[in-house]
Amino acid sequence: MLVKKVTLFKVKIPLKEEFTTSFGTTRYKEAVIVKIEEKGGEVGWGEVPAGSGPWYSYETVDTALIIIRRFIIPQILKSDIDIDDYMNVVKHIRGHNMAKAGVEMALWDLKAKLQSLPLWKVIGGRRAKIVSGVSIGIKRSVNELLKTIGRRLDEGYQRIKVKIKPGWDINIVDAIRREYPDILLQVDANAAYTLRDINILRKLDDYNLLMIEQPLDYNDLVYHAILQKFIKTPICLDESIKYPEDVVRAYMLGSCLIVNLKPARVGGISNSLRIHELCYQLGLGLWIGGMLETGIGRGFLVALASLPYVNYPNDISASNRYFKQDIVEPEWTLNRDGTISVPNRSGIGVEVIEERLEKYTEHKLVFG
Ligand code: OSB
Ligand code: MG
Repeated sequence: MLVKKVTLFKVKIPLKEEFTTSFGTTRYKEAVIVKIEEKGGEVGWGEVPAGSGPWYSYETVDTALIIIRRFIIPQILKSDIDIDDYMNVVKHIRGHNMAKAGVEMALWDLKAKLQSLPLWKVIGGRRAKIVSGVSIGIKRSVNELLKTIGRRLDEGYQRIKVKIKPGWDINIVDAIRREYPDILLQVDANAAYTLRDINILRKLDDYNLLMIEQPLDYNDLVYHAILQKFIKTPICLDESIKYPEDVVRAYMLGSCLIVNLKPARVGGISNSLRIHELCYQLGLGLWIGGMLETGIGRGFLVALASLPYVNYPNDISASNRYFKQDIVEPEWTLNRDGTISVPNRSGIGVEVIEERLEKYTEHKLVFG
């Protein structure tokens, strides 16, 4: 693929509902949208779903813009590269996985389009529909949370994930289980606890949770391994898994039984495919997580969720769970059975509506 032109759009899109986690409240989806045009005129799209501040990880939309324009674009512009070449180029940049992933995803979209194939087929996906769950933020009251869960179940979501933090944990899980004893339920702490909270974390064992996601520090593997010895609920790691090698380390230490795979967090699709393979080989559970992506990033999540060894419901919800109007057509919709259909058009399978994209663009940079 000969890269002729790269355009970066820094976007800010209002969320339909604010989203609160243990690290803060998000009211706007911020992202860097990457557009790559190749010599023949074909276009590929990617997304860096970093936030406005370094809360989930150290990356932000602004750090991603700097890394991409100063250290990635000069290495790929006007050159003829495939995905493997790209991975070799960015190998020398330490960290900044989301920035690397945004550009890599655009190259994958391009690669699939040049073959006139849907991306999911190019990467080895097998299913026509992926199982959709929904991630629900911290609310102002338990009542508001229960009402939101009820609404999401009515819409058809097959699994509920709720955000927890100290003081918003046992009480809400207990209330949810009273109302919904049998739903598939899991919790996500976004690193809000320490081993000193072990008694609270042990109490969660009484509620038949599918898993507890990232209870301890965002870089930790060792303390999670200790915690897993004391609790029955499977630990799922999100923030702590940044590289394929981290999956091997986590397995060897016993830090988790399940992995939340987010392509942005691990540097893109190539690394995601390695993690998919590793989880299968090591017998770890696997599902695809999200970062409130626009319809562009969501296309990559859906493609990954169609892979054969994904074995838990995904945090991949419909466009209308996040936005009044998405920036792609068709928008991502939920089937009545709580699944999302895998598209048959080439690439990520949705068209970017550039007028909508421009409407939300705060800053645009063109190279080439
Ligand atoms: O921890 O999984 C997380 C959103 C932003 C940052 C971190 C997380 C999340 C979610 C939302 O839980 C998942 C989604 O619907 O995209
Ligand atoms: Mg998480």
